[in-house]
Amino acid sequence: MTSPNRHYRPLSQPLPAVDLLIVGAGLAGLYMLHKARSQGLTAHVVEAAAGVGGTWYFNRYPGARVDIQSLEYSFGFDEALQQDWHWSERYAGQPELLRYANHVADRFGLRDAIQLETRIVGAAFDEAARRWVVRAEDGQAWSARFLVLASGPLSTPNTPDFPGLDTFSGPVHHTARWPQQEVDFSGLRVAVVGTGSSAVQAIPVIARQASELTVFQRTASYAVPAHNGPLDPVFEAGIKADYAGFRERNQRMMGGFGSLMPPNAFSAFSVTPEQRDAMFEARWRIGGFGLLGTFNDLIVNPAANDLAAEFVRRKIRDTVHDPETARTLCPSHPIGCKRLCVDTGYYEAFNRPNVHLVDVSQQPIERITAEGLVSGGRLHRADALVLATGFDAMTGTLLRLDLRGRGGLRIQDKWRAGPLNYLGLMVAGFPNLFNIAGPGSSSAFTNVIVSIEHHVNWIARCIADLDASGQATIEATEAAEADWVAHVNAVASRTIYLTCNSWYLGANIPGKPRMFMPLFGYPAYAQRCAEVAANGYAGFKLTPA
Ligand code: N01
Repeated sequence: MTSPNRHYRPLSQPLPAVDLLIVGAGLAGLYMLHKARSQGLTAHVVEAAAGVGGTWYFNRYPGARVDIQSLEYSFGFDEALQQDWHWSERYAGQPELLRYANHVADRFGLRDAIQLETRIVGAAFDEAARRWVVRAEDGQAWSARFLVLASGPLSTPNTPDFPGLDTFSGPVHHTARWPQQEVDFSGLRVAVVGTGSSAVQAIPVIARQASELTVFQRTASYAVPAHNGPLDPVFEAGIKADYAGFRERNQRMMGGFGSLMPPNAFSAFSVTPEQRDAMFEARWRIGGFGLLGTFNDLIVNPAANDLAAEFVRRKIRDTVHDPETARTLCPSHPIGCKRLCVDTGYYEAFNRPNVHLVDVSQQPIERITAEGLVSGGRLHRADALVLATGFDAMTGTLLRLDLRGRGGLRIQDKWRAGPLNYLGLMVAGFPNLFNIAGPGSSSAFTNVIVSIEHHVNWIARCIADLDASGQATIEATEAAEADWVAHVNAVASRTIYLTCNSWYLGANIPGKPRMFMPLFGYPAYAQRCAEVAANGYAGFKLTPA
């Protein structure tokens, strides 16, 4: 252990100064660092973990893998990188994704500017100096002209406040803070709480190892098969023959990916029931998110949505042998309203004799004892506990920082009723502070690497434009911010996204203000950001140097 004040220096001494202080060495922080340096800026990355990779550093639970095809879920900013890198599977697993992040760090010589095992706890804008003073938990501090939060929209785990959790006698692992060393569940009775994307991936793997696996489900999930497997070399060569064209086509997709199976441009009601089922079936066989693009009204028309939902419910009933278990696994909310899961043998896992499903929708987990979990007055014994309970998404990480803008304005006060910002990128009252892939942007609905590249490129261009025109600061206006938040909500209100309790709405965290945070539709969003920049940063206030 290092002394907490090992790096403390009196404020009379000048702080290390950089153009950009970047919080987080995940894929966003890595690319932001590379981009800043390639523009001749100085940058320093501070990362709490002991390695780079962000999401793929922390989420190493059994079965963790990307659910967007690897040839899409990868950087497109460097042609040599995308040609050289070879993915072994259609959907890469966490170890390979972590190797990729490390490869990017090495390939672009980034490590010398990345400081690991250092947690940023706060930052304050010094109005006289027009710089951010950024502080780490151990007392270190930096002065930066720009502060870039690359800390990830899904980075602060949600651990429910179960009474007695600390009395449980066995190991407790959160999927988003999985131990570095392998966890062996052989011969153990394992309890998994949660049935979101993380659980859907982990459950089939844990089921094969544990003696008994009990799954505690509060809300059933829709999962479509991944049909993962080794990457077909012919397919890979085809993409690599025109990788730039492939990226370009994906830019025009609603989520910044999916051009391999583009959405159909007609309604679910424009075909016969037989044709409809055949079309759902064809996409189901290919696997992945493409199911939601079978028709163009699945996300905007509840009746059309229910046709897709019923198709998946039928699949669940066909797959799961025990009718009561199948019934419990069938979701009732609109499909896609909570993020769709992509699975490998999730529903099939419930046919194993050692896997049990406990519905806690009506009888919540009351408490945890040394021996297990109590729901409906009944003790479910367990030797190990897995919390697949998700994240305080989009705002959780920022709101745990002591972030102070102009006049000491605290982000906690500013965002008391929910996150306010403009273009998802900047907050009024917090000049020169950029947020990557956060609320108010389309990140949560996209291939997040596309969103990361888009944000980093926008920020880098913005800084270049400020420098070229002799501006010291850029800051969103409150009017632009209010319009933007209204826009994000107006877009959501034309969809099914407001009709269930999702992390998009903050509904998974008790007491969190209910506000729809992501923006649906990447191409229109990217176009709007480009127009704002081209129009002299309309909606922003610039201050001359
Ligand atoms: O978290 P989640 P996640 N009692 O919030 C349940 C991305 N991701 O880590 O739905 C009982 O989806 C909760 O129940 P409910 C992806 O964007 C991507 O799985 O709130 N249960 C839910 O079932 C994803 O959407 C990948 O009623 C409780 C579960 O815990 C996001 O990360 C893989 C509870 C949490 O599900 C989050 O996914 C993994 C309580 N008190 C994640 N509190 C891939 O790319 C919570 N739950 C593949």
